Amino acid sequence: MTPRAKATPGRLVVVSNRVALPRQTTPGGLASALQAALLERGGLWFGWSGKLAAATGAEVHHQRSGNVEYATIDLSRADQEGYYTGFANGTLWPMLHYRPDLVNYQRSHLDGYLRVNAIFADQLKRLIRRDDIIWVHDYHLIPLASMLRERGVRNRIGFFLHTPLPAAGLLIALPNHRQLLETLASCNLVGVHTARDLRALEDYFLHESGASMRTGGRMRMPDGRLFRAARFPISIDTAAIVRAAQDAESQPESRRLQASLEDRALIIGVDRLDYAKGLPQRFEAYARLLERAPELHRKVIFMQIAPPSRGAVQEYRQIRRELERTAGHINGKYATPDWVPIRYINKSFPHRSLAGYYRSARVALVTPLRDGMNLVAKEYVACQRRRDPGVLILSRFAGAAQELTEALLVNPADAEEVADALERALKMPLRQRQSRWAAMMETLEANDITNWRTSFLDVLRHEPPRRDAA
Ligand code: GDG
Repeated sequence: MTPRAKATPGRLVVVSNRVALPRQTTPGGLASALQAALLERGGLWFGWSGKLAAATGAEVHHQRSGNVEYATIDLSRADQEGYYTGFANGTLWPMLHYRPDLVNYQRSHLDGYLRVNAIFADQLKRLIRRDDIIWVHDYHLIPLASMLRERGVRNRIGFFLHTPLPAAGLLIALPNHRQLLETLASCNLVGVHTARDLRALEDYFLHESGASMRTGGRMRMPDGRLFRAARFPISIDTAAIVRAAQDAESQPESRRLQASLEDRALIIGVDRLDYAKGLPQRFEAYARLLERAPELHRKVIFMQIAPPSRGAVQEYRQIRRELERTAGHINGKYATPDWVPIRYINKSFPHRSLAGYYRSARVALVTPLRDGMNLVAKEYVACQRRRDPGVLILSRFAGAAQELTEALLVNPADAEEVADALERALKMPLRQRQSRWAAMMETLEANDITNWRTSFLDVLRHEPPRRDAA
């Protein structure tokens, strides 16, 4: 290892596409983790307000709560279309989730993406102090660090990618991939969820970009930029979720759900409505189960919660229609006057209700085709009763599968395999459920969300600052 640089005492600056403003609707686990990090030493959270205006970034809106400042900018309609809907969600998201067939690439969208990143850099530069450390999040903001460097910012910059990173062989299909991905070398630290993502990143830089691996684990670009890449598997606020699930038992929502089940086993799925989450394949696997196990009819209920997301992207509207059709078809075929096999719900619920629903479910079906991590899998495990835990069926292609190895791991595209796992889960003896659950719970207690953010920031704080502005 090279000697660690002296840690910086400065503020934390978080940059993400969207900002969780104070007093906004219940923030998710990630938002609370970032809030906690900001509160620790004081800080700034910068991003898009979610609103539209005549011009992008014409004005910066400021809010303060205690020692944390929030600064947001609006986007023009054209920039929302190019940067957010077009390039981030229409090009990068499918590519990063191994779906080149769904990539919709337009040069004008890339231009919008680069323009918005440049405006972020312009506005952010004015707000940064010398000792601040900067933590940039996700695929919307890949070139931001290099744009800050171009503007003379020498602060420590970390970047965390919340999606998977596919192998170099696939990444090179992205138009202008080098122009985009090599900007990451302007960070001091690039974080990904899993060993597989890290291998892909290193492989790309070592074999496509001509970087070399230095002793101490940093990569050196041909132009001299040095950066570290490492794995930081994100997690949940395990203790808080355990408490929420215990409290939820007495809540009316949970009681109503339980009463409606009438002793039938509940299989639960909770996912943003997104093609990466493997929902049509999941419905198909459940249909396969009903087809081959008539003895389970009227004994199981599959409840899929799928709040709509990114409705402006055509593929998202398409998948919504497809799922409505499939759910209707399965219910039409198998329902009886007193039993409907699928409860398909297109809306979101408060976290506290979800905790109660997870706890009521004998099985969780978490079968994304690809997922950076998948926090639902972890939340489900944390919500179980120690004495009578449910079973997690988890896609091998979710980052979480690399940690939660005691789940029933499946290939989500293989309906037979998923149906087998469902049968096995529904019949699993208590002892086996308990031992699998205990092992997974140990993992979640050892690595929770606090651990994730502190380990990333600790490594970043000890990286040497840039001497030049490259
Ligand atoms: C991205 C990456 C990575 C879901 N429905 C409701 C609701 N949720 C909450 C869940 C969970 C979160 O949203 C979803 O997180 P996931 O990790 O499952 O998936 P993405 O949204 O795709 O997140 C993913 C993550 O970033 C973090 O790095 O793990 O791979 O794709 O916390 O509980 N929350 C509320 N109502 C709902 O109906 N309140």
